[in-house]
Amino acid sequence: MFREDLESHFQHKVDAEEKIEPKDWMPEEYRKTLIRQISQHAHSEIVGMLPEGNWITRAPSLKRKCILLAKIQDEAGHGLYLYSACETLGVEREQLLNDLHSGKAKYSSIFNYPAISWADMGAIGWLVDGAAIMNQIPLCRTSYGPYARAMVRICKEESFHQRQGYEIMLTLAKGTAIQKQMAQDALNRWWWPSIMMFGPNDSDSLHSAQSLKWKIKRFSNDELRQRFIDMTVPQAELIGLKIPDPDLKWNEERKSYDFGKINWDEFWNVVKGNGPCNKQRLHDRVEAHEKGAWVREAAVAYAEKRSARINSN
Ligand code: FAQ
Repeated sequence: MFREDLESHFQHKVDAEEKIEPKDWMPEEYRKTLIRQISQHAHSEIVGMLPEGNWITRAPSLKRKCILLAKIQDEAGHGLYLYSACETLGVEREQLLNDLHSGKAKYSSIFNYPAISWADMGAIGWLVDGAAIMNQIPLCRTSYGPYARAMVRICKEESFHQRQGYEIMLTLAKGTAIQKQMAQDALNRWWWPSIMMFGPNDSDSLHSAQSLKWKIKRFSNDELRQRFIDMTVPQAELIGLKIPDPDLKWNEERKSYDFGKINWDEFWNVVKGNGPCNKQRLHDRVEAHEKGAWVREAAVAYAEKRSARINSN
């Protein structure tokens, strides 16, 4: 087949909502876009374990500790499904990790903010996982089969994460005045970074138009951001917390909330590596990887020993 025929057959499949599978022909740019997005997503899950990991030893009760531990382990699992999905596109996991550790690869801006109080565990679950689900549920219908299938399970777990975060906020908001203040303070600090998670405005989004055509993305950054705000404002009201945006106002005509200006300078500064915790997160990630070398070596040695035993039988 000629290249034009291959491309038109590919687009036809995408338009017909058929999944593209690893061995199918795909445009090189489609493959590269997927590797970029899926690996950034995987890195986000893994780096995203760090702000919460700091609170495992300081959780206020055994029950809270078990829940937090389970949530963080889920994030590790999400990273692994996503690295595996990415590997089906012909890239090695080692390469992806090298790019993360050298600072070449991006991960979500949100994980470069500090988690300074227990209420931040509530805010991360409620807002960060809430934003993540809003973005990720449509990805269950993304055009690349392995990514779409990985997202189904990830979304089920993220929805539990969002509820556990909201429940922490609810408990604090119903608690003493100081506890309620802790919850409000966490909301004040995490609100705008969560809104930024959806990426630049559509007018400044480099990849959206092509990714929407290929059905890698199903909705634009601004559409998902608006949905998230519309979903979250009533949740804040229900537990008596105030969204830190004086311009937030219900727009009856649009049946949506109008909201204030996003500080894009702050966003790009964080994305470029100059956020409050970028250097620490990268340092901790590299250190965790180096300290885990013996586990990887042991796993490889065991696999070799096992296959040698099977082959000798
Ligand atoms: N942070 O043209 P677009 C989670 C970059 S998982 C950093 O609009 P695109 C779970 C973008 O890469 C959270 N960089 O890009 C959890 C591009 O740069 P490049 C992660 C960002 O790809 C919860 C440039 O800006 N979720 O939270 C960000 O079409 C709690 C231009 O942007 C995913 O990755 C950002 N926020 O749309 C874990 C979901 N936004 O690559 C632990 C999958 C944009 O050209 C605890 N990804 N950039 O150098 C996506 O849906 C998309 O990739 C977007 C960005 C929507 C994030």
